[in-house]
Amino acid sequence: MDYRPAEIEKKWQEYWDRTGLFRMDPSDPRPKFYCLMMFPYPSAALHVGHMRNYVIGDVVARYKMMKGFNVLSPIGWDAFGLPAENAAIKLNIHPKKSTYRNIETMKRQLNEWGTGYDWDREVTSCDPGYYKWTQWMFLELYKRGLAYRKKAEVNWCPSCQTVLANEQVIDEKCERCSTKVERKDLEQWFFKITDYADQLLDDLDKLEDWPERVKTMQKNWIGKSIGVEMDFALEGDGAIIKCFTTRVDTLCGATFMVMAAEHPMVPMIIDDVRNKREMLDFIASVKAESNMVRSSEEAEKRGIFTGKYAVNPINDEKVPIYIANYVLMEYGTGAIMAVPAHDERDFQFATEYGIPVRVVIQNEEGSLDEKTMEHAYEGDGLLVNSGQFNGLHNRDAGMDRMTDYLESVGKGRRSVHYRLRDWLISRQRYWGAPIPMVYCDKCGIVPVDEKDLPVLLPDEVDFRPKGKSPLATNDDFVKTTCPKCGGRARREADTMDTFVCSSWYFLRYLSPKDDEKPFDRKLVDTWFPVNQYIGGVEHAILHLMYARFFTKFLCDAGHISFDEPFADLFTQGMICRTAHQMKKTGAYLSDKEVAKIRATGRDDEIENAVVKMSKSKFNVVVPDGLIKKFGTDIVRLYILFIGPPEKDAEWSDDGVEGAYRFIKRFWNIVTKYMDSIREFEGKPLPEISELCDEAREVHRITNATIKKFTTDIEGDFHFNTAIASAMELTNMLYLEAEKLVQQGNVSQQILAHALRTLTVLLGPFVPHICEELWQMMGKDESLFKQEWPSWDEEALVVEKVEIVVQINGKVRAKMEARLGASEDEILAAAKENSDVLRHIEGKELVRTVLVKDKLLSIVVK
Ligand code: ANZ
Ligand code: ZN
Repeated sequence: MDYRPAEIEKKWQEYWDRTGLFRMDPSDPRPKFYCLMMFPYPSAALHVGHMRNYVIGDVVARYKMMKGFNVLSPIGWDAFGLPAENAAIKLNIHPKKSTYRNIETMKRQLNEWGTGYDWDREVTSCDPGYYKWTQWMFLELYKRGLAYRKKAEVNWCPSCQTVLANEQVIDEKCERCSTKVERKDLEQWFFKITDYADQLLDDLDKLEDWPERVKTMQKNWIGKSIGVEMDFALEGDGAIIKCFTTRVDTLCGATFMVMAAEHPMVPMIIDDVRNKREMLDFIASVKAESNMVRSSEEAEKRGIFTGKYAVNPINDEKVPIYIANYVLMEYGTGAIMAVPAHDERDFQFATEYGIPVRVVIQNEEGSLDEKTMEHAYEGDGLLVNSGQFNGLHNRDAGMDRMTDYLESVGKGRRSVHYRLRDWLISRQRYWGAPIPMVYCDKCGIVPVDEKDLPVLLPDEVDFRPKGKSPLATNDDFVKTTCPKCGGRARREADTMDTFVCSSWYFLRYLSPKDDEKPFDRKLVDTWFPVNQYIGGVEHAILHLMYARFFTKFLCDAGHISFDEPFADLFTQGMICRTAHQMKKTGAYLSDKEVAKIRATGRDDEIENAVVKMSKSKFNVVVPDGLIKKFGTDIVRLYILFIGPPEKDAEWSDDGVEGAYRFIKRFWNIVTKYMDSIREFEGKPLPEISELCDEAREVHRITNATIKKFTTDIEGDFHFNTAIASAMELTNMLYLEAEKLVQQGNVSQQILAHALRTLTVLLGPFVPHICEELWQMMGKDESLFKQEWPSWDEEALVVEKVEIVVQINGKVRAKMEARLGASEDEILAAAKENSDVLRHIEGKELVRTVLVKDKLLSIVVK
């Protein structure tokens, strides 16, 4: 019987759809399992990188079904956003049209992959039925003071006359036209995520099943710093400049102060200086640098002396005030006390500008000396040069006593700062959910009434960039009446960041069509937290942070009763390709990448440079062609076998051929013994003691494979090693099958059991072929309604016996072997035994005889 994937796969996809295998029934009494995939952005077509993601999710969903859970596996579309809008501008297709067209393509792909979803629960974030509730979320946040408006900087391209998202700014230039990007202040909407900074940080500890590295990224993003805010007085004037430090213990070592170029007191401080022009130019040049460059360790530290001094609150010493690029206004207070002896950035700056260095923490050897230091000493020790605080340990006593002192004289206070900023959600873009706010000359800012939602996004809008939000150019949209006084008013013309849409979609899946409310409280309370969330690590910070924030806010607002959305998170690695492979398919490295590698002097590496798969690099593999050629199951198997799923992996078309060979072997052996499998169906297995040696060994490996599959899936999704064990079992069955059949019923039943088990275990991985074989075995219910097999511990036991090895009639060694081991197996082990080797090395092997489980006799000459 030939293996015909094209027929089989279509047939089973239709069957799963028709029978509703993935349709979740809320009244099903079995325990729930919510398996959530990050919903895709509907870009052109999915590539094998996406396929990895969705196939991993599918394996989990099918496995959990077989483990007896009521599985929810939904999917939807993160459909608003820039790429669709940019394509629209470039190709002149309406973003709605291209988005829905892409959704069709991707839906077809997902179906072809056999990845099962409850399509009745599909959500599309650009659908008014969905974004109505995104707008509702905005209003809820606004009601609670968590949405507010303030002026904020945007990236502005003077040539395109448009606001750019950060990711559209490359090296300070516009992505599209390479014009230098300017910054411009606009009134914009923010969500007050900073109110939740502590909760978002502290609750990370509850997320035991999240990858450590994701939690670390979130922790760093929140960036909580505990320190002291100190008052430095401007000399002469007395105006207070506040400085935030985490190292108050080094206060006596401050030899200068640095202010950010954007600090609001800077204009006052430099108002009367002689070289004001020079200073303004310097300030402008710093402002043009991006924060990322300014805060990097390596970047050159540039500064300028203001001619003014500040007074150190602990010892009344005068320190010069500088403006420098490495201090940012967005952090702390935007001004720092600089301690070159104990802070490396300050040290570099002081060295460059000839500013004195003063050690205030001595190391254990007492060897620190300003005159010989080449780097800042950032370690601990006893305080020196610190007046009344000398001799204290810097960390505990030093910090506490100095802070107490500053507080007692009213010149400092304990203070906490966060790196986390409020979330700017306004986008001066067309393809997003309109912000449901209205501006009235009489009443000011007024929220749209909940009953008037959704504020519909009009189709007829000229979305080409022209210096203001596209919606602002549409009078029908902008002109409205005030919800409060009924007078003339204007609508907000900005749209929401798409991350807002994706911050709550997982709640909507439980009642996707509900027109009365965003989600069904009873259902979400039972179905949350999500048991398994699966997606790309690129969302480790923003998306996951925003989704957690929304969940916490909804919980506080009394809409749900849980405050973390995702109990377990899995982030899969990327699929890459080498340049060599790309050449074969006509793809290539970008000039920039080639230059980077050349700079290392290793041209040969250009060939092998591993390049992440992405559309912009022309190196994506869209799986459609491979699926046509080999079938979905084979591509799925290859992708799952490519390596541990959390790691990056290298794509190889040859690997797909390997998967093909295995699947064929699997098909051939199961179909060959199909009659035996059917014959023994439902009959209890023989006792282990009844089994002859070969059957016992096959049975042992079968059970070991069940164990391997179960623990590999339950563990860290190590599907690749599970598949490897299935390959081993298959190889063994090829070797033993005929023997087992000839040995009679008991052994034949063990073979049948092994083949049937193999089919069940591979089910979640290659579901189509396994359903087909399952049906051929005489089943009329889906394989995925079948219970996942458990292994028999007793069958796993390897009984050991002692074997005596004789060489030319003399006993030369004793060794341990598995009960029932074959002559080949024991001879192989004997050849590794040094006592045996000594007597046979260099000689010709004439004959061997095995007395089973007792003695191996070897004759050599
Ligand atoms: C004096 C000092 C001495 C500092 C020392 C460090 C080491 P974290 O831990 O990341 O919160 N800082 C404060 N505000 C800054 C700003 N706006 N731009 C750049 N740097 C700023 O860092 C806190 C430390 O970063 C603060 O403590 C301050 O330098 C610097 F041996 O003050 B420290
Ligand atoms: Zn009004």
